[in-house]
Amino acid sequence: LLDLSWFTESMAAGRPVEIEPRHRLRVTAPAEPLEEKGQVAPYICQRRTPLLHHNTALTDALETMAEEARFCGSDVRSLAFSRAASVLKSLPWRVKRIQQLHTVPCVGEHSQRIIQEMLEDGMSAEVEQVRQSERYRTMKLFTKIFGVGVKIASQWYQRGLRTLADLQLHQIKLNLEQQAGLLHYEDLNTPVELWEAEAISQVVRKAVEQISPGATVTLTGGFRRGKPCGHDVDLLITHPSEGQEMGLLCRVISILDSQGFLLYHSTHRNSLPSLEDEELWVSDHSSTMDHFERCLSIFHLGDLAGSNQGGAGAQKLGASTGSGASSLWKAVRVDLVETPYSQFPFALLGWTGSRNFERDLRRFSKHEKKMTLNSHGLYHLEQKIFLPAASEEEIFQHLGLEYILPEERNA
Ligand code: DCT
Ligand code: MG
Repeated sequence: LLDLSWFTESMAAGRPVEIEPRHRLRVTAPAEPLEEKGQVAPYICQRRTPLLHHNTALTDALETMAEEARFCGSDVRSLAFSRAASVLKSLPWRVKRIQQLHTVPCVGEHSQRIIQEMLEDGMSAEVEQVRQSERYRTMKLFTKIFGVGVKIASQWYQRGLRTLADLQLHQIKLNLEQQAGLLHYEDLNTPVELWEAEAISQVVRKAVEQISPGATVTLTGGFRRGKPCGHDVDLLITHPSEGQEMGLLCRVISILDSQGFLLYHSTHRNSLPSLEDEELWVSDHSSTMDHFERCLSIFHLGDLAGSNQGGAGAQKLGASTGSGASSLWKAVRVDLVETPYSQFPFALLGWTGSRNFERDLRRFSKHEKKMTLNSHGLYHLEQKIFLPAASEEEIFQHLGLEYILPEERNA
């Protein structure tokens, strides 16, 4: 190891520094091999997309545009911006000139214009205009209520509503989910930290083991991709003996409820007719929905001072004026899903995300492999056979794709 203190001291004092040739290091700029034609794969599931990347300012801008398009009901436009953001996240180098993107797929004209503005001026007037617009801000405010989608938020906006208080003022009728969402608005929009997700997983695990020893609880979603925080906690429950998982979720919910952990819950029964049902594999919606027994809940995460090892989180939560009203508890969105063991690898893959990664995985399966992939299985549409898998790796193998680690699926 070289002692470089003389160097930093000289630099700090503004003294010229003469470095002896034997101490000189060759510093090379990272190569930019992906600029070559055809080097960036067209499907997200063929690329590795880390959580931390080199183009955050650009992807934030493009994601704002994607969100705005979604708020306008223009899903195609939204997808185009979202795909452009995804591809920039996968580049192992920082974009400095727009010409570098000429051979990169998925960056359409409008996205290029935004990127160019950002590169030239450090900001995009169009993006700033969106961020400041009353419609965008109001839509963001309303869609952050659990149970409120773009359609409802849009209706409220059309009616002239602008604030959460306006909902009461206009005597807007809310369903139970939305009432709970509004009641716990602040907590539910405070990021869930990893230790909180793990604490909740542990509570659920304890309840599961009480009913069915051997059953497992797996934390999926963004946390499985290595995110340090997220908007909710996604948990998969299964049992290694096929069939043993049946009815488990229902009983877990009843235990958690009796222990006072659930501020709100709504269970959706298993709606899977049979894996042999062709409709599940050929219909256009087959891939986007799953039919597992599922519970959407709002969890009461209590005794935070005691359960938070670090202590910092408790302080932050203590200051929260949300549902906990400066107390030491917090409302957290939790999704619980029950899956048969044979479908578990597919459910795990489907629930790990990201949404963009999943969408392209399904698109790749259908268009490149003539297969339907969903959270229940993989089906060859021409050979009319199921392709079973005991792990995520096997699913990638069936699809002829290189295995992508969960941490590399942050598209
Ligand atoms: N999912 C999907 N398609 C959807 C919705 C969800 O493929 N339309 C999958 C991918 C992610 C997973 O379900 C969980 O969904 P979210 O919790 O919304 O996503 P997340 O990545 O976990 O985000 P966050 O970290 O904010 O919770
Ligand atoms: Mg999640």
